[in-house]
Amino acid sequence: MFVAKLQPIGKNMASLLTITATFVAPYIFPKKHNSQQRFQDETEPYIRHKTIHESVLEGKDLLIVGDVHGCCDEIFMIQDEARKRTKKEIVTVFVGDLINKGPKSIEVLDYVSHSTLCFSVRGNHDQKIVSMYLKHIKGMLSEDECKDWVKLITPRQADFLKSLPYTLSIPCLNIIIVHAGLLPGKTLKDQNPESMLNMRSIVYEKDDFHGTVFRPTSTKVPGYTWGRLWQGPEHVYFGHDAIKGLQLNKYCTGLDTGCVYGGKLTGALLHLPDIPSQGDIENIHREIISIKPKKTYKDVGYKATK
Ligand SMILES: [Mn+2]
Repeated sequence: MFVAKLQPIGKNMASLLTITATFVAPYIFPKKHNSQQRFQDETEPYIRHKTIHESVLEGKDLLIVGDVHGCCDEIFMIQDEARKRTKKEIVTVFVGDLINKGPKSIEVLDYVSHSTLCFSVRGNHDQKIVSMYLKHIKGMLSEDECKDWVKLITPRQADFLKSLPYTLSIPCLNIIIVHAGLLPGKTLKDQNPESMLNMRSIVYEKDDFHGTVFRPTSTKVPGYTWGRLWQGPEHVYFGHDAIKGLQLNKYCTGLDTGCVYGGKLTGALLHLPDIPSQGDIENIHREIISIKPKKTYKDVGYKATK
């Protein structure tokens, strides 16, 4: 009897809690916007996905450059190469992995962080180094555990690294720049940071609850090269895959041709209409340009062949 009498109250309580959770809680505990939220890990970017506004590109051409890895002289060499092909000022966008492995990482940070005509996304090495720097300044690493050049990073340069977003979008050109890759079928907001920094391929797996699902993987072993599965509509420029070298697909272009390994530094030079949104962006003239590095800075036994 007692239980039977309480049951409706219990049900009402449950409904009340549901209503409270659904309609009231969001006002008390507002959810932060996914793409803008501050993360628990202090290496995370404050803004995950940034946009380059059309006004930045007006009257200029665009050079998107592959993985630099501390090869600072080669940045200037490829910009010079681009300047031979256009009289306009050039906006340079890097696909990440600006630093580490090569000889002049500090110089790269200094240049890119000060230039108002340079932009970059975050690569896995940029992420790794900012993490090392933060541990170093907190005294969490022994002398040997922190690379010597990382000890020279200034607080401003560290802030620059921390500010690097996972993606840069250029809506007026329908372009997205990311370091490693994007999972087809997901919005930018739903992309996994780990994948954006590290993926190379996609493997298909069967699972009892979802059927066939695809999973990004960073390994160099079989799987589908992610870029072959990317169907747009945006054109994605990326790096990170020096072994595959230059990847030219309808909706994406891979630009890592292993500069630091003695391959090449490659860029895509886009000759833009003066006001990009008013021009014919479907038929933008694009040149793939590359320069040989001054030397092989890191010999890993392979070079990009393309
Ligand atoms: Mn990389």
